[in-house]
Amino acid sequence: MNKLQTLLTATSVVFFFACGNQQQETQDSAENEKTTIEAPVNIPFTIINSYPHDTAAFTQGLEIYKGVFIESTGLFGRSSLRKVDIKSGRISKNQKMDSVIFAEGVTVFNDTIYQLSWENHLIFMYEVNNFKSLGKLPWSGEGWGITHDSISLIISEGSDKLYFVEPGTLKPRKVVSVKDQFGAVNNLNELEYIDGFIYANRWQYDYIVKIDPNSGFVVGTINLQDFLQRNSKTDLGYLKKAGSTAEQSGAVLNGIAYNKNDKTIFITGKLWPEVFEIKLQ
Ligand SMILES: [Ca+2]
Repeated sequence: MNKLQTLLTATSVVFFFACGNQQQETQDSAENEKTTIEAPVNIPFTIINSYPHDTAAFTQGLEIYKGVFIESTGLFGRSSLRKVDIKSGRISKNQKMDSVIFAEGVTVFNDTIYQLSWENHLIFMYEVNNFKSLGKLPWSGEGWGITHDSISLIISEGSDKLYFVEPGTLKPRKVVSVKDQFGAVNNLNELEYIDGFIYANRWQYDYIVKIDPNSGFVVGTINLQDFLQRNSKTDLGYLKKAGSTAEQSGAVLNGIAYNKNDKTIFITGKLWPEVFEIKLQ
């Protein structure tokens, strides 16, 4: 081995170790990253009751205001804003939207209803008592789900992001990226703020995630796999009219509303025949 070969070999060894160390550091950093987010806990629950739900309602948003549901339904030509009696399912007010609007989530903040639209880039506002229009605000992204904490509206757009904005102006306050131990948790849809956490449906997933609004970490899941099939009192044959399975007709889990008085949660889905009242354990 001549001098040059020796030098090259020594350099290669240093280079090899350097790469090895770098690789090890990358692995360590990935391990640390992974271990900082613990797997979410499974949240057990009991079913308290079930109530009738309009099977023509493509539910996009659900919230309780003064003992009644405020519900937003989607699809072009079928979008609406409703007041619905919880126990009977009777629709006491049904305001239809313009047929070019595809309505999405809904929430009530300081007696003002905020109703999202999907790709219309508008958020509609109404007086909660009579649904009188209070105007609309531009929204640059898609609108999927909406809820609020004590100061901000919280909006999802189908990604892993939650946008905290000022009510009335939509001025941005912060954006939280939602993740679990495997990475970004996307498809965030209808939302509900409950006791300091955000509960979210994920589009086309049979569970609800419980999110820490500060870290964005998913800390718990409510598993609702095959929930409708297992618990419905109704013949579900109608779901097959629009497709061969409930999923093809779009009848996925969507809709979370918190009943503060009894600390129960109402859950439903698009075109579902029932709203279920559950209590987390
Ligand atoms: Ca909700």
